[in-house]
Amino acid sequence: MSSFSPGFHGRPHSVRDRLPPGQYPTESFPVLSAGPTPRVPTQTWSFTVLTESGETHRWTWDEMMALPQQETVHDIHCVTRWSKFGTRWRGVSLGAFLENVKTDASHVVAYSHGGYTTNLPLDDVLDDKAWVVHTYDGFPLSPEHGGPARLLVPHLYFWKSAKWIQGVRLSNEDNPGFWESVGYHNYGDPWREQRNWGD
Ligand SMILES: Nc1nc2c(c(=O)[nH]1)N[C@H]1C(S)=C(S)[C@@H](COP(=O)(O)O)O[C@H]1N2
Ligand SMILES: [Mo]
Repeated sequence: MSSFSPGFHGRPHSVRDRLPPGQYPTESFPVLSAGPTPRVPTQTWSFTVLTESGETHRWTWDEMMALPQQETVHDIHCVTRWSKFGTRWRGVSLGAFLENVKTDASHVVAYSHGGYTTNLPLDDVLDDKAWVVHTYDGFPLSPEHGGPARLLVPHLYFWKSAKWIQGVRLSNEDNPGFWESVGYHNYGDPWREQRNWGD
C-alpha cells in the first residue's frame, strides 16, 4: 500500500464521484454546434444586458476586459454523455455585469451570434456560478468553442453554456431556449440527469 502514492488509490473513487449518472469521461474536447461557426472580431464584439423594463447595458471588448477577471476550473458535462474534468477558463463572472443593473427578473435568456438561445433562472447565473469566458487553458478561446467569448455555466449540462455570447435578456417569464423548446430539459442538472423534458 505504502508504495503507491495517495493519488493512485484516491483516484478511481474521486473520478467516479465526479462523474454524473450516465456520463463517461473524455480527454478530448468535442465540438458541438447546431449551425455554422460565426466569426466575431473583438473590435466589434459587445455584451448586452437587456432588463425586463427595457433598459440596455452594454460592454465593449475592452470594457469587459477591464472588469475583474477570474481564473476558474470546472468539470463540464454534455448531454450527449461526455464529461471533461478540470477545464480551465478565464473570464468575467456574470454577477459583475449584473452588479449595477436594476432588475426584479426571475430568469435570463442568453442569446448568441447565429441565433442560439438558452434559458436559465437568474439565481443560477449569480454568485460565481456563470461566467463570460474568453480564455481556455491559457489561450484565446477558439471560434469552434465559442470564441471570442462564450457563456460558461458548469453546474448545468453544457448546452446551457452558449457559445459566441452576445448578451442576456432579463425577464419575469421563463422562455425556453433553442434546445429547451424542442424537448431538452428546461433546467438541465446533470446530477439529477435532467436530459429531456419530463426527466
Ligand atoms: N451558440 C451556440 N452555443 C452552444 C451550442 C450551439 O450550437 N450554439 N451548442 C451547445 C451544446 S449542445 C454544447 S454540448 C456545447 C458544446 O461546446 P463545445 O463545442 O465547446 O464543446 O455548447 C453549447 N453552446
Ligand atoms: Mo450538448
